[in-house]
Amino acid sequence: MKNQVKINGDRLMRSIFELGRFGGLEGGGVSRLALTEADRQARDYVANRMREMDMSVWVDGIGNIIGTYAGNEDLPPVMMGSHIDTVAAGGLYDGNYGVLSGLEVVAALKDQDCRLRRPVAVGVFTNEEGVRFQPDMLGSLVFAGGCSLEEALATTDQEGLSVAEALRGIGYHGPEPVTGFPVDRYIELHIEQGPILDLEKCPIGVVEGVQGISWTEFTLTGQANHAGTTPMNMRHDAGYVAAKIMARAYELALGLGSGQHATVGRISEFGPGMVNVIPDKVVFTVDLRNYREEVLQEAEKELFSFAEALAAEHGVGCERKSLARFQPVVFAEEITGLIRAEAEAMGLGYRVLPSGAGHDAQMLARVCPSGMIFVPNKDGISHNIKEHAEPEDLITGAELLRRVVMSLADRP
Ligand code: HGY
Ligand code: MN
Ligand code: MN
Repeated sequence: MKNQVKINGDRLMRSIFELGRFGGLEGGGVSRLALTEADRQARDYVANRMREMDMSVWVDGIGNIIGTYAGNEDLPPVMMGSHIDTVAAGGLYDGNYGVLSGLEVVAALKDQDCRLRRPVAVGVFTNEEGVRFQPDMLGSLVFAGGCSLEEALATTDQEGLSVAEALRGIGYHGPEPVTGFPVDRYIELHIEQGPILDLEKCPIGVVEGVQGISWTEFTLTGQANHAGTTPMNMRHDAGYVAAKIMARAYELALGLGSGQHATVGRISEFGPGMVNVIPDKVVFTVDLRNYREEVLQEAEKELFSFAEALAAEHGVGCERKSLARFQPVVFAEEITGLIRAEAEAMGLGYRVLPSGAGHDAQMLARVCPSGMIFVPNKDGISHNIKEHAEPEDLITGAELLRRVVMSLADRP
């Protein structure tokens, strides 16, 4: 009976800890980079749970997994979903929570042998984190037609292994086409990964959109030389120029004010790396984000021209490679309005907020009306093994997801 359908909180929490075993770290947290053995094990776990609930399982050419629970009519499904790859030292909840809550909604429907008008699907998108392969949200970007399958498959990691080879290596180079899967609506449930809901003790975030993302890899090439004999005005010091650019990115964010973010997250080369040799090659990344596209462009322009001028002044080569560039996205009012209405019907406090993190929902928004629900996580800490969320908040979020999805799937 429809009105008997309810989330089973114990089952949801159990599944979170079960999935967390794959790539689980000694001191807690998860390391499950995309297309690794741990990712394969997690994929198998999720696909098996889908089959146990007699969902059809679809695996496409970029490894996206879509489980579908049939409806009474053969219509495009209402889809929930997220990702199960994590950063190298991540938490139990980022991405995993959205996928497992989607499966819990299906399990709750099955408990009551309930079928809705439309099918209900759960999407598991490849390489959302973008740590091993760039850009992030790669699987959902291909699914939404934003990048060709060929280009995505040819992307390589730092060891030169391609997405195609890694996918084949874990057996998830699926046979299904990567575009054209019809989705009626998309709802992603996720921890906020920021401090606002936790600080305000607010149980629900209604996400209005996602900020723009700009990832750039800088390669600076100078001249190795003796640390003691080379006069300061005769150096081509790639290390000095790199350090100034890194500091400039941070200062730029402070200067541009609220909403501008800048992060130097990875220095993948600092050569030749000897105490008494002037550095001749430095490779590092800069992550710039802003909710306002024009300010994000201003930040890029400012940083890139600063880097070029300083490098030229020091006779250092400066190359840039864009690793990811996505404009800000605003979610459909139809979806955010429904989430608000269902939260009110549950008597839940909520606040509307944008997402600082990137999500698959920003790609699904290219193909259908999409939206997101946030729940608080402790101190907003994420991309960190200390990531934590309270079961009560997680279960409340899943119950809200269930209500929103059932309402969409049964609408005339
Ligand atoms: O980078 C992001 O915001 C996401 O975690 N991929
Ligand atoms: Mn995520
Ligand atoms: Mn993440």
